[in-house]
Amino acid sequence: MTGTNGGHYSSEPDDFTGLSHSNKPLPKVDVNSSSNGQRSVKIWLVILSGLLVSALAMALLGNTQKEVLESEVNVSLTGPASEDLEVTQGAAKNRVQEFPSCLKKIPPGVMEGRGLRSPRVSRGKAKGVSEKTNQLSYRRSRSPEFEWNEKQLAWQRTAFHFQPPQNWMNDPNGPLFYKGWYHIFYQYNPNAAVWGDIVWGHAVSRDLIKWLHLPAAMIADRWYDINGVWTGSATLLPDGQIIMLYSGSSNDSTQVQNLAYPADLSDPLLINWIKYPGNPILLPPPGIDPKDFRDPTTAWNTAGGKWRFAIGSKMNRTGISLVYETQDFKSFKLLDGVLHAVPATGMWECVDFYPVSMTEPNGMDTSVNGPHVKHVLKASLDEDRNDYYAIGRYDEEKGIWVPDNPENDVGIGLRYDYGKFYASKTFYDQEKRRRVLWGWITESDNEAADIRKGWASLQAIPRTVVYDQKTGTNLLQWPVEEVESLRTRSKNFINITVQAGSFLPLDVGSATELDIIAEFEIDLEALDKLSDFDEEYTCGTSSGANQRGALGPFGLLVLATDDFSEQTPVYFYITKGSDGNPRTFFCTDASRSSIADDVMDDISGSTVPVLRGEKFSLRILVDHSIIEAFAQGGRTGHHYGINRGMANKSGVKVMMDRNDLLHTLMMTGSST
Ligand code: DQQ
Repeated sequence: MTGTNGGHYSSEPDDFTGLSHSNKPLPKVDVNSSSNGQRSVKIWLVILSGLLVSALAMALLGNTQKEVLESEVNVSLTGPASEDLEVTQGAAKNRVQEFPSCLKKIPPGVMEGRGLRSPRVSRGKAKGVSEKTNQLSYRRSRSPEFEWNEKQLAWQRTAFHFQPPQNWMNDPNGPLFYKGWYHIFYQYNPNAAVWGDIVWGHAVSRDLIKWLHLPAAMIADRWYDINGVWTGSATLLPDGQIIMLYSGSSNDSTQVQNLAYPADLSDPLLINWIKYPGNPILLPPPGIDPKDFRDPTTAWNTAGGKWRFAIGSKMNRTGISLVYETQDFKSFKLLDGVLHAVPATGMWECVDFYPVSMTEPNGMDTSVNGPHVKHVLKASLDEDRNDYYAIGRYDEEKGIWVPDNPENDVGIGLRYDYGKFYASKTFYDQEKRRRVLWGWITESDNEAADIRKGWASLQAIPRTVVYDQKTGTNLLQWPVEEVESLRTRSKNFINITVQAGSFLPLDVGSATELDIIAEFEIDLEALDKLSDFDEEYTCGTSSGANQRGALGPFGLLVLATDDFSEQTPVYFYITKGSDGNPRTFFCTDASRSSIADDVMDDISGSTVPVLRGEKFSLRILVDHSIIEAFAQGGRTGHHYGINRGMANKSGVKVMMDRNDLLHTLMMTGSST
């Protein structure tokens, strides 16, 4: 039969009603050459904002502060300038609604511990789960904590990213679409802004942007999850039932797998959940450490009619994904071998496994397989706390997944994101036929600041995920289209030329919610004549936006203060390998993101495929203190940089290297 998600299901599972109560189902713009005849880089830039729109300046990177400021007076503007800039206004506040307090099961957490210093003890590891405390507590244990004022802390909270009203949040859990509503569950501490006391928070949305917060879906009230209702995934069965598989940390901190289902399937909000009386359904198998067995995936249906799901683990330091099979979600069999294993990658948390179409633009139900399908395997590496994915083929008969390119295997190759993005999970949105990726954005400031502001972390803007049919080597991630509904005014930049060594303030107000789209075009000749050979360059090992090359850095400065004391460059940097081929990097430099010295200041990024004839394109979402950036249509990059610091900084500046090849910058655009 055909499943509700459009996937194939060769048989219907047995009646699930036996699991509990019989009446309770289970479960552009023409840009001419530069005025001075030199080679140019062209750019069109559209900035869209839900609040006031702001674009400030052009800037050279890597100059000293004095040089930058001096260069400001040398800026030249050509072509239609500010009179062509169009600003439309609107507001985008209060997108998050709170559920009426009378319906809350859990009293709101208190902002405990105001004035406390960050703990110097590990938070999480001791409980058998990934380190949850900001590493800054350990890396800079002697540096004084920055004295934030209330205004600064208030400014940091986001407007259009998903956050609970208060307290701690980590992994996204069991995302699904049901009866017109998107559901997000999440790891939540109802009592404080630090990890611990984990329950399942729950919220619903019609559009993945505006959320209604609901009571916790599951609390830690059974011996098998008393130490935490940990991460899990939803499976929609063809007959309409919903199965939620999740990990529990038991009374002796053994990691076990459990099952839950909605108490009332006629309730589109799925407010009440029933834990299966037969829980736990799985204990750690022999040979697996009781603290290394967690985070079941969405189940997929095989050609043989059985359901399978994967669970992350490790053996020694080899990360593995175990697979269980079931006909009825009552009895389960551990399959021989593993879905996949990669040595020296450590514990695999939050494994995700899903098909992508090689030919179609849409997403696929988790159960789909076939000749035109590839499978993505993702693991969240406990050892470095990054999400690594790889593309390959799933051999259902053998029960194994094989990467297309062993050099880009899980944990050693591609990451979804080169900023802070962890414990991610996809779901198939049967309504819009797309696969949507959720990911947890961790904090980069000190835990003491989290405690003071009363909340910690957020979810990245949900992203659609498809196979990149042009390259065949990577996924394309792009903010869900609903984000565009937040664009209540726009600003376009047309034929603005900035001389090398200068920057141009384009002051159109102030804004801390931005959706920026920019394209850069490099003279092909310049690219061909690039003579610098640099095999060693990486974003992370470079000196960031200060490091000059023949072609780069160029990009945008965002969240910049007027005096440049705070700025976050998001930029391209092109090198040439000894084989003569250019390599493009997409980097974020957070080293000057904040005046506070107790925040993370990484320079991060990756290479990004730029095919012959393609422009260099980027999109940046700015939401108060955070940035999400996507390069080449979401091919890679997609960095996140949390940007703590001054309140009300809102500058966007186009940045260029001083090299003659990039002497002139053209900005152009069109109304949206
Ligand atoms: N978070 C959960 C675990 C998972 C970890 C506990 C990943 O289930 O392995 O909060 O961040």
